Amino acid sequence: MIPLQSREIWKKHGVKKFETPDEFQSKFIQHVETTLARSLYNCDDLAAYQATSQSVRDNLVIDWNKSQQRQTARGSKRVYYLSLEFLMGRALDNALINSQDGSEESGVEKREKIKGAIDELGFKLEDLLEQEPDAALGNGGLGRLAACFIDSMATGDYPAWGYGLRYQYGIFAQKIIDGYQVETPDYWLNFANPWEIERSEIQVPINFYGYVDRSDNNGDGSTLCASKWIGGERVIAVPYDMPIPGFKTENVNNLRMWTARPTTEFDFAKFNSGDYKNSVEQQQRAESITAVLYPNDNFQEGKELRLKQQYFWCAASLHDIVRRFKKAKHSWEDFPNQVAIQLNDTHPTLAIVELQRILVDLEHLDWHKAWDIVTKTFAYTNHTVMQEALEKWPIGLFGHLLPRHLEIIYDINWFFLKHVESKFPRDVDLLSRVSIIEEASQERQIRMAFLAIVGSHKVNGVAELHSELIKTTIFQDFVKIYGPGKFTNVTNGITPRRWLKQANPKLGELISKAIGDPQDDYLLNMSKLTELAKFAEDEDFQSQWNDVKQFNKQRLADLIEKLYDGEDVIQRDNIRNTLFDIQVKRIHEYKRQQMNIFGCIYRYLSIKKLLSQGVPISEVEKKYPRKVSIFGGKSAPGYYMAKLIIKLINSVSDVVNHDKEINNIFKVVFIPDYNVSKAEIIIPASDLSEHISTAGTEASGTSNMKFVMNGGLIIGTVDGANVEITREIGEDNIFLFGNLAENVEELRYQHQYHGEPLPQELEEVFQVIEQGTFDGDFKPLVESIRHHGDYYLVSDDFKSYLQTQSLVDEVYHKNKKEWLKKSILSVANVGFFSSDRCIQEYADEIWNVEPLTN
Ligand code: NBY
Repeated sequence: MIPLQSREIWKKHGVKKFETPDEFQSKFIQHVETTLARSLYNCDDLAAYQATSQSVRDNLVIDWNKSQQRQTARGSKRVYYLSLEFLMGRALDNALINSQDGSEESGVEKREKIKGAIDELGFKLEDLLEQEPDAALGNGGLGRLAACFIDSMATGDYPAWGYGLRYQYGIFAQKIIDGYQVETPDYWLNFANPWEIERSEIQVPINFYGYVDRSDNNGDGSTLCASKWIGGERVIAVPYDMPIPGFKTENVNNLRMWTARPTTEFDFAKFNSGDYKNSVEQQQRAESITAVLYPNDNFQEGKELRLKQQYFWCAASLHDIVRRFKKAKHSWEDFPNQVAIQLNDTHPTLAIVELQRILVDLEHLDWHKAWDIVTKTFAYTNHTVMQEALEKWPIGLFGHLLPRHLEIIYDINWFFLKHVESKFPRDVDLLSRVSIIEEASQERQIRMAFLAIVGSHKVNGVAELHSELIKTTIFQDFVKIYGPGKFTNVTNGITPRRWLKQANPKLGELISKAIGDPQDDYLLNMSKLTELAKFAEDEDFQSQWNDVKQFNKQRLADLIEKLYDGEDVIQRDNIRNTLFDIQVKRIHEYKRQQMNIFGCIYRYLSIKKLLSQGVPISEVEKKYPRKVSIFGGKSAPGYYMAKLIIKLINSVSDVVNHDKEINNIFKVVFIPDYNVSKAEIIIPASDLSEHISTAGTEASGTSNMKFVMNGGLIIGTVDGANVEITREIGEDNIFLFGNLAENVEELRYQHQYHGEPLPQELEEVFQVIEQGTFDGDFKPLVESIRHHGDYYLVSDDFKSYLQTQSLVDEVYHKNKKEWLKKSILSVANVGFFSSDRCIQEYADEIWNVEPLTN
């Protein structure tokens, strides 16, 4: 404790935020000359980016400290969002936009002022922003959702922390070599990261392996009593904090990311036996725990290191949460009134078991009292119904790594099954169906989703259709056991600060002018966007709206030219009447990029056919107006089919783009290394985007929302959040096609037993593929549809997909006014998909927490 008289000195020197451009410049130079030890003479863009970030971060840290003190002083309930992935992207521009505190008198935004100040210092803000590597600590939708959610939690003044892992390497960087995906390491930490604060004073020991010692249980052999777990391997968890600023609020929340370090206790037993090298190696192994993000989306690999990551992260986070709780000296019954923990998928399910262990083994609470606290604390979000993505761990592997946790899971299961048995006596089938331990397979496995349900008070899906599906399929029995009230829906959302204001500043400007909102309050209250509806048919407004789109298309064309080494892939002169058709997301069979590329092949063949019949190109163009099909996305490194789809797209691109005869009326582009910062360029440039998953497979999708928010129209199936997007923006403003989820089972059955013939259009496409028109061997791709049951129902939806694409062509090229009207109306009604709305729903319905205002 610092003595009272000294505190006066502290107060006298209290740190101040920079407010004016002048003060910013002074901070900037200070950081260049001291923090970076550089000078006027050797400050490049990278150093200027670092100095800018350090200066902005100083402001954030001051608010961060105040926010944390305020949250502690008020004793408010905190939310902890546990996610193994946070796909943050870049931080600087977001921090600048969010530093707008609403008190700007001049009407000139803070970001603009700093931009001017940077100009005066001899740099361009745009160039500095480009220096920042993406924080790509996630795979796709699930990780980006976590990033949008912490932005909205900070903005909504919720006392909330994110907990994750600080991977040394995020998702791999994708290179395309000869049309194939090649993975290279993501060196995002090569230069100092100004957005993180190392907290090396906090060191949490984490144990693995070992055995359970019950010798001091007074001969009571029950696993329910406090037991001592003697770990066999120990590592240290050290946190790095990332300040998360809210928009137009001084609230700054915390994202705490753990990193693994070796212990400083040296293994003297090994050392003394002369095994120095081995004992050093074992120490080095510690760091491997947080070395790399597993690059699978919607697929669980079942590797021991992954389970180690999960436990390391859950144990460190729980230790931190419990320590903070204990400091406030509440009684244990109060824990669920102080703490809400949200599980982003089943990846953090071990946190349930770890809290039960802490309460029973370390705090000596009675089992049932402890379990009551646990279940009131946790809630679980499900993101998939696909079997291959549902986590299961073989008990052998699990029990070896976490022997005490396995015992606790057995006991949780025992009490759960007893409860089921009492409710549904003698239903042995039910018991085996819902058991947390699956007995059917060769080796017994722990079903993590079932454990998460049993250990939580609420379970939610991420879009209406998906939340209904989990109740009638994978979790059906649990609805019977717990009643429908435990299951709920929170439809996903996205943060409009990044996905509108930051990614599309021109559209943001047009909107705020049109609806008379110079302070950008619509970014907090998206229902204000409905004001746009009255301009939907206003020709002057439509033309301004169109100009913004053209600007964004130009910006994307520049990026593509850069990525294609200066090749003018998208003809500059024709951008205005070229339809940009975009599908960017992880490559997965269920997302059906293969259907899109088959459609591209079909279009190409149709154009060629007309030309060969002697139809002049100007006539052909009337039927097949100018279009560029743009793809982007990563495949899991071990996912053979997805990699083949990438190769096919690149091979088709090669043929189509170099065919002089078609005179550039059609192009196919694959953008390598799709990530958050590329998405910010790509999404605002779309005329049309594709969300064409097999009905019932895409839990929600979130890029669909991003595209709509940027004035792009959608072609999509009746799946995930497309359903609610349609409801919000109106069915006239979306191009839906294809079979419905309710028919999928029947269609799959027919494929299996009757071998349906392929539609003629798909047959033609397969024939040219099989003739070797495109470089590569695509047999497995064709066979999976022709002979192996077409699990994703490409053949069933192909015709209606093509028909709907023709309709798109027609509206875009023959009725541009109609198109613009649809686009404006879509943005006017997209407000529901703000992640601020999601967070409010979670706070009210699941967490029972209130925003904390000044
Ligand atoms: O979560 C996605 C869903 O596919 C998408 O429909 C939804 O909008 C989004 C947000 O709710 N799921 C997803 O991205 N999942 C993963 O990335 C993922 C990663 C790893 C594992 C499983 C799923 N794993 O088991 O290792």
